[in-house]
Amino acid sequence: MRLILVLGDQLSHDLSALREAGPGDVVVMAEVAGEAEYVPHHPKKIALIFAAMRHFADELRKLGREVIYTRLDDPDNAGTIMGELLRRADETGAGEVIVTQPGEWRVIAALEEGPLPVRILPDDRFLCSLQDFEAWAEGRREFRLEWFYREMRRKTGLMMEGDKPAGGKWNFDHDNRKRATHDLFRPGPMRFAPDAVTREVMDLVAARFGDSFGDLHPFWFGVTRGEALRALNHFIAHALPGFGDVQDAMLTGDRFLNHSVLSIYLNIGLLSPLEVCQRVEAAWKAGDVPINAAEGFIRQVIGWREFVRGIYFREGPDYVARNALGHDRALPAAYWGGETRMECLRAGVEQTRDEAYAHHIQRLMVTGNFALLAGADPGAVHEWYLAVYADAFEWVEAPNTLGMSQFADGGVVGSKPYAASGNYINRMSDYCRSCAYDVKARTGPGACPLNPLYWHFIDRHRARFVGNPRMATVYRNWERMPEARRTAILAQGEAILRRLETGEVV
Ligand code: FAD
Ligand code: DLZ
Ligand code: SF4
Repeated sequence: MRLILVLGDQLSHDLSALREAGPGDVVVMAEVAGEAEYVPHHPKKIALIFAAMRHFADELRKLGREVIYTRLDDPDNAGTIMGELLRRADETGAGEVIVTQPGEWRVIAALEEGPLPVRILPDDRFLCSLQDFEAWAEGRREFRLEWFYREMRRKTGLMMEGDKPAGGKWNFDHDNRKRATHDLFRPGPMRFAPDAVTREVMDLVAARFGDSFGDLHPFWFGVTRGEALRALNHFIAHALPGFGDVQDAMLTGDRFLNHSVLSIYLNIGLLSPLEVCQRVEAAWKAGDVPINAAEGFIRQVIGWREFVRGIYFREGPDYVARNALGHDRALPAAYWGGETRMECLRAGVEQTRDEAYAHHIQRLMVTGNFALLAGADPGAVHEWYLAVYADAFEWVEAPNTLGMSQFADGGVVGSKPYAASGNYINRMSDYCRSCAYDVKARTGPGACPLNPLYWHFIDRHRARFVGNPRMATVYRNWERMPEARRTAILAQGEAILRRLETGEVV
């Protein structure tokens, strides 16, 4: 007999490891401190994973599977996945472990290097196999999402008319850059009341991880496939129609806008990417949602989501240690809840603490941008993102953080860094209206810190970026400024970096 290991983000009934299981094989699931604590996970994230794991184990048992489930507070809990496998192999006499490929090199290494024979099966919940990604990447000088995405549209047939994209264009992003306005009828994601199983997990998490950054209450995530499907229906009916228009916007007090908040369900296996996209396509075909919304959403899922996974596995285990820009400063204390006068950062971190969620533009253009401009060590930035977001698993988090946001991979994920001054935030949000800083000022005590830090970043990385055609205008603008002005801006940037270093409030 064999042990079928199901990890906390593998809660799919059609998982390759479960398909492989035969009579007599035993499913092993384990809540372990090693996984919960290797970064200081947000309590909501741990509660989501443990509650969903417990519900999934119950479903498997109802389907007739034998499941050995270890709770975190089991006095004999070995504390690590490998420790639990060894214990269960000892108890059952199992000679082999079957597992679907984990989404993190660290976990793969632990399984491969352990004393038990482990067979790793491909994770075919993704639409692009790692072999197909290799074949696509082979021989390309650079990887660009747009080309990969077109292949994925052809491959899945989603929003295709023969071999042409529906609506005559592959990409309707041009229509997706509107500012958001307050809308009392914007419903936000579907919320679920915790049942007895989830409440028990919450008590455990409060007792063990209550001191970590992040609020456990209120806990409203769905924790079963049934709930995830209801969340999907709710998104399609209420938020999808406006998804495209305000995809890049940020708005004070509106934490979700028209975003789906489905990544938490997709990433732990409660929803499959294809079913989600097929439902979105069907809503568009039925005339319920505009083409820019449906295309924009599908691009994120079959494009970006699959693209970053391909890159994570192609680039290898050292990806998370990359630091192409040589940034080595500490992550500012504001990220862990310390005081800040920057309204955009305060709002982004506060909502992250409350919800274990921030939408893409907040992650990229607020917390990501400030960390980049402040020269923070990308390893520390990576740890923060992995810890604080409920949807964060390394295969998706690392390429987004180290690649897209921090340019630590030197341009594998994106061709230029997402660096921006306050002007961008002001254009896409209303944060600056209530900020202590003046977004228009570049120097002086009231100047938005992003302004001098932006030019400081541009200046200090001149050698790397000046030849990048996508940054040519930026360098022309910088070099056109009178020298005295440039000197003043750089001095202000230096002063802010020093204040961050000494822990002063910025
Ligand atoms: P929506 O805006 O509703 O988008 C729909 C779906 O598209 C998402 O559920 C997600 O599955 C997919 N998607 C959208 N953008 C991306 C992307 N860039 N990469 C992969 N999938 C994408 N996403 C994660 O799932 N986990 C992470 O740990 C994560 N870390 C990130 C870190 C940084 C620095 C940045 C800039 C982005 C990160 N993202 C991550 C991508 C993106 O921000 C989230 O997928 C998105 O905010 C999830 O919220 P949503 O479900 O409401 O997304
Ligand atoms: C993130 C996480 C946490 C917090 N806890 C567990 C756990 O107790 N047991 C488990 O099987 N998995 C957990 N996970 C997910 C893993 O740490 C890891 O990130 C993924 O399995 C990689 O795909
Ligand atoms: Fe953020 Fe600058 Fe705007 Fe303040 S003024 S909210 S710091 S961009």
